[in-house]
Amino acid sequence: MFKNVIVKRPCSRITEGITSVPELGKPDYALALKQHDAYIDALKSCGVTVTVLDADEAFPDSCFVEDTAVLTRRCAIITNPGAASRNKEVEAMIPVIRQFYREDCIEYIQAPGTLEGGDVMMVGDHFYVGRSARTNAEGIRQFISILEKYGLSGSEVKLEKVLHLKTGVNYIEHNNMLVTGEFIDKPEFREYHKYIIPEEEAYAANCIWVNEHVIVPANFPKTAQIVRNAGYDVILVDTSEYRKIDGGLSCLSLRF
Ligand code: CIR
Repeated sequence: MFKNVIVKRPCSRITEGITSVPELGKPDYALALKQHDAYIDALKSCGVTVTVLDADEAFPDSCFVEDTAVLTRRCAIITNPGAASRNKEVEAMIPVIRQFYREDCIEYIQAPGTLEGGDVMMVGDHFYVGRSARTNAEGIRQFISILEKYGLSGSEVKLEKVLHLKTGVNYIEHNNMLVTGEFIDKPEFREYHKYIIPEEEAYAANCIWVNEHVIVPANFPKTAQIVRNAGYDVILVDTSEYRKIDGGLSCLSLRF
């Protein structure tokens, strides 16, 4: 069960966020704010306390707080984002994390190691880490050694096409995973029950489990039905403006 969620309001410079899909156009800021309101409401309806941080105009991608930290039940790990324009986002997060974790349980990924939280998928006490353009071998080495210090474990997953690990695979508890594309056949995930998200809805593989509810992006009807059929209460939230800069539901929050 999650008790807490941290989100950060999008800033007006969200239009300058990093994107691999410029053909989708620039995010509409007013609509992005409305969608963020709905995201917060959805989270609250799952019974968590939501801490809402103010927008930070210095960083166009700063609403994607997931990339700045990995919050486990035993420790908090502050990342070292591999995207240069995002690297200093962590500085504003540290004092926030200190409100929830004791100083001696806060750890840091350090250069030359890089790691972004979007590459980390928690399955109980095990953490899968994607080796991506943003998360390097040294970052993964540091991350796994921190986890082991706290009696947790981690393992590397090599990514081929996606931005982050959770772009294409998401754990929704009860041994269930939503998978798409390169993750359908990955041997690392052999032991899980996999729900395959069709190619045309690949974006919607990034859903989040929050206390027996699963938040699914709106307008991906096949995915919503798959998740409903799997027995979960589905909550739809439109993330169209975040999608334009490669952001999904998980990126927008830290859940712990
Ligand atoms: C970026 O490229 O960093 C942002 N435009 C999107 C970040 C998405 N975050 C995530 O998947 N955890």
